[in-house]
Amino acid sequence: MADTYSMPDGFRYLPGYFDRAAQQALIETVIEARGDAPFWRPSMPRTGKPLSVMMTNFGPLGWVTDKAKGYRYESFHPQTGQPWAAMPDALLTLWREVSDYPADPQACLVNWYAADSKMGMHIDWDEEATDAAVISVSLGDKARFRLGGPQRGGKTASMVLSSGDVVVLGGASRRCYHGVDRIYPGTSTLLGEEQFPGGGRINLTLRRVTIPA
Ligand code: MD3
Ligand code: FE
Repeated sequence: MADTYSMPDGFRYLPGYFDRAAQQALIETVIEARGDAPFWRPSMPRTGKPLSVMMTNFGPLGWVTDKAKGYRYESFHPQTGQPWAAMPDALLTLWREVSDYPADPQACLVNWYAADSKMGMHIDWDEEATDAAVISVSLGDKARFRLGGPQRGGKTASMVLSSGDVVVLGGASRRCYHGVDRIYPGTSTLLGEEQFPGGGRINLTLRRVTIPA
């Protein structure tokens, strides 16, 4: 068929990579990280429009955005001025197992989606190490993830990601448009109401930012 979407080279889907106990342990590390690095709501460059997801980061660098300075990596939380929490060992191990990259990740962006959060189609451009894959871990409610090509407005395919799934965006897929159409609220019990009011979904994305020496 001439105009069906083909999965870009370097895309890998590893369903159920983390079992329930490992998912719970990852959520515990997110809860602990919130002391010095609480979730905050970032805003878009120039317009200052708030994103629909809340964010924090693990690791020496964290992805941030605000009206004045736009998209970038920073060493400190924008509100507390404290360093981000350390990269959890389980995520370092994941990276070493699946990234096929000679250096460790420097940032793990933590996105918290509420029942009505979405993420528009975009390409991640803020890393210098474009030869390193981005590795995504889904936790909590299911989400419909959409992957396109290198140009906006091209053909896309969607897939439902469930808690514990890992996606590896390497090779050509690293420079493809992608986004999250919707969350399926109430499809997981992983995020407890006490720590995550309204539940939702947490997505962890591991990134190498600078080119290793
Ligand atoms: C494809 N996050 O944080 S993860 C992001 O589910 C982001 O929170 C989505 O896009 C989420 O930037 C999607 C999967 C993902 C992450 C990075 C990619 C897919 C990607 C980079 C290039 C291509
Ligand atoms: Fe992205």
